[in-house]
Amino acid sequence: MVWTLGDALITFNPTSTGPMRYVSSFERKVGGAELNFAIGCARLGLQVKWMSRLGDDEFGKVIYKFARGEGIDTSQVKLVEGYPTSLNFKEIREDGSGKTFYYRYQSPILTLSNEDITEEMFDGVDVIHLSGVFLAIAPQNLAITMRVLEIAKKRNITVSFDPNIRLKLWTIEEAKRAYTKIFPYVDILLTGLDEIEMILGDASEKALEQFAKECAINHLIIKDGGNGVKALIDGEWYKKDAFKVKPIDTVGAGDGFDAGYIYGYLNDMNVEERLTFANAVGGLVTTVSGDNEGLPELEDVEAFIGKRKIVER
Ligand code: KDG
Repeated sequence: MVWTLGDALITFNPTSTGPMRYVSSFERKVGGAELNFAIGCARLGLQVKWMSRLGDDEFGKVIYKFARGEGIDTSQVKLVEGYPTSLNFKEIREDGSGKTFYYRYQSPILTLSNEDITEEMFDGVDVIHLSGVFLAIAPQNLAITMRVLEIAKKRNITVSFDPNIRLKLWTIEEAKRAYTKIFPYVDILLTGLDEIEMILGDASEKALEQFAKECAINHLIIKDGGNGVKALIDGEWYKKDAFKVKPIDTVGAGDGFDAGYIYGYLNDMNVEERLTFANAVGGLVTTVSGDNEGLPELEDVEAFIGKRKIVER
């Protein structure tokens, strides 16, 4: 089973491209890096549990029902009073890239505390996936994350981490301070190239090898969007081109890649297959509007990479 923890938001996707100040209609959707990841895992057929706190309001109920509908285990999600569910308005450019505007100052996830994390929660968990978004939301989330990591270490559970740097939520110095504490616990680091450059100040192969060795990170996966992925796995370098797709909305592609990678990891795919599979999931996410609507099911990925034929009519 895969376990993840994080905030979720109601995402407002613009119905037209261009500066948000000129956009007058939006579609109400659901987002949140860790929730996107959980949806990605569930659609691929993995068992996944997501821990979170949502507002006890209409939007909180939308997210809760959405997650349940995807088959995610929501037994560790609570709806709390007095904290409105967070919002995220998106701006999208013609090439699918864009900006986000958060309204998440009193996020319900602020009500989560160290006491909510118990050892028994991790019975049957094979992989814990954490992300920098949770850390960026509040300083106390570092202590919660450390508690999860200590349990993971004690129980020998694989830890996967995506820095997901959000400079609208904290500074790079704050982020680096937290990551430095976390990296030594990480087995699988799934990072953007721009992110690891910001964190280490040097993303040369030599610097990355040194970093992976120092932190004992066996899977250092460096995502570079449409340029593909580079990976340092057990001391060996691998490279894989991205699939050529026509992006509509790139938000969530990294979370999709992460879900694809973890699927491959848990299903004993070899490195080549795993990177191809993860690239396919990430690429497919960008072809649909919304943070997670493009996350594929297993048969969609297999058809996309040519492993399966789908009869369409
Ligand atoms: O990775 C996608 C997320 O960025 C998006 O769904 C919203 O969690 C979010 C964030 O903080 O940007």
